[in-house]
Amino acid sequence: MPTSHTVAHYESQTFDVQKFRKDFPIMNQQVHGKPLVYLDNAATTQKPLSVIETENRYYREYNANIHRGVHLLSQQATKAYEDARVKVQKFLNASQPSEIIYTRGATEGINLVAQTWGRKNVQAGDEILISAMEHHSNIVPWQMLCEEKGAKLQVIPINDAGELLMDEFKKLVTAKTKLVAVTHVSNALGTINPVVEIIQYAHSKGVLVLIDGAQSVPHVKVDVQVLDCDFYVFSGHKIYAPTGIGVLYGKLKHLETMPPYQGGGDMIASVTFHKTIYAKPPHKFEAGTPHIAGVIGMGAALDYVSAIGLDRIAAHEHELLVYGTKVLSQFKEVRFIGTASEKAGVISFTLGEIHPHDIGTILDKQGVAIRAGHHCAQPVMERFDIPATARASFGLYNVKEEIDVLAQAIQKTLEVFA
Ligand code: 7TS
Repeated sequence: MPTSHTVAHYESQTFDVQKFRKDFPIMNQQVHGKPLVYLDNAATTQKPLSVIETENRYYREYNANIHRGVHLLSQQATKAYEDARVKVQKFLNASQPSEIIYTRGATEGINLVAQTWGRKNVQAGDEILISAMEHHSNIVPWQMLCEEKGAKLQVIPINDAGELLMDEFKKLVTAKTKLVAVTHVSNALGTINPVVEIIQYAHSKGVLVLIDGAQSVPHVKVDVQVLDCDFYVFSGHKIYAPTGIGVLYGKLKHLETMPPYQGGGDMIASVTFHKTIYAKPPHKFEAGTPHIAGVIGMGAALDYVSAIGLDRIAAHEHELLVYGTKVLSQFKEVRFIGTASEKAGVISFTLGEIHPHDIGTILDKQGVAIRAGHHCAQPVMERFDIPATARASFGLYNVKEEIDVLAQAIQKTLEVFA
C-alpha cells in the first residue's frame, strides 16, 4: 500500500474514475430498482470491455488449439497465449516467461505446489508454517499434504487488530520448517502482511516461501524479484480478468526439479509405453488443452490495469478505505473486524447482533452488493469469536458516493432491526 506521501502525490493527479466506470458495462444497471453499487470485489471483480472484447475476438476470429497446429489460426492462438505469458512475466517482474505457469486460479496454484514440490520435499516430522488469517485454499492443501506425509501444520497467530505476531513467527521457524505459506493481503481482514520481512527471515533459515497473492495483485504493485519469494499465486478474476484462469509464479530452479502436476498432452517431450520424457517448465505443468480464451483475456486485463497504473489504483482505493472507515465509524453498532495499520480496500464488520446474512440481504434490496459470511476463512472468524462478517471491498471503479449509499443501507438495516 502506498504511504500517505504517495497517496498525496497521486491525489494531485487526475484519477478519472467516471471514465473508468464507463469501461465496465455491467455497472450501468439497476438491481431491485436501484442503481447497482458493487462492493464485492474481493470475491470477484467486474470485467472491462477490453477484456470482454478480447475474449470475444478470440472466439470470433482465431479460436484454435495451441502448440499443435500448423495452420494459421492455431499459430495465432499460440502466439496470443504465449504473448500473454510475457505480459504476466512483466507484470510480476519475473525474470523469464518460463517461470509463469497458468492455473485455474490461486487455489490450483497452491495445490500444484503442495502436490508436486510438497510431495517430493516434505517428510514425516517436517513442518509447514501458515498464518491464522489464511483463506481455506492456503490451509487445506497443506493439511492434506501433512496428513499424507506425517508432517505438521504450524500457525502464526495474529493480534486483535488482525496483524501477524512477527516475534511468534520467528519462533515458529525451526529446523523442521520446510515451507512458509502466507497470504500477502487477507481477504477477511484486509491486512497487508510484511511479506518482505517474512521472506528474508525464512530464507535466512533456509526455508522456502509461498505467497498467496489472490488479494494483493489487484491492489499492490508486486515485484517477485524484489520480494524474492519462491512461489507466488494469484487468480485472474480478482484482477478484472475472466474466471477459471490464474497464475503460479515459481523460481525456475524449483520448477525444474518439481515433478509434473497432471499427466497428459502438451506436458511431454516424448511418450512411449516404456517411458515418458517431460517437457520443460512451464509446459511440464500445463497438461491438456488450457483455458486459452481466459489466458488471452487475462493478458488484456493486465494491460488495462497497467495502463491506469497500480500505484494510482492503490492510492484511489486507499482513499475509499479511509473514507469508508470514517463513514461507518459513525454507527455505534459497527464493529470493525480487521484494523491493521497496513490495510487494503477491505472493510469487514459486524452490526450489533444482526446476522451478516441479514445485513447482506437488506443491502442487496438497496442495490448494494457486499459479501456476508465467513469468507472461506473460518479460523479468522473463530479468532474473533464471530460466525461471520459483512464485507465491503473496493475496486478501481468505486466512488465515495457508493460508500454513502452503503451507509444509508446500513441505516435502513438498523431501522428494520430496531
Ligand atoms: N486466497 C485468498 C487470500 C483469497 O481471498 C481467495 C478467494 C483465494 C485464495 C482463492 O481464490 P480462487 O480464485 O482460487 O477461488 N477469496 C474469495 C473471497 O474473499 N470471496 O470469494 C472468494
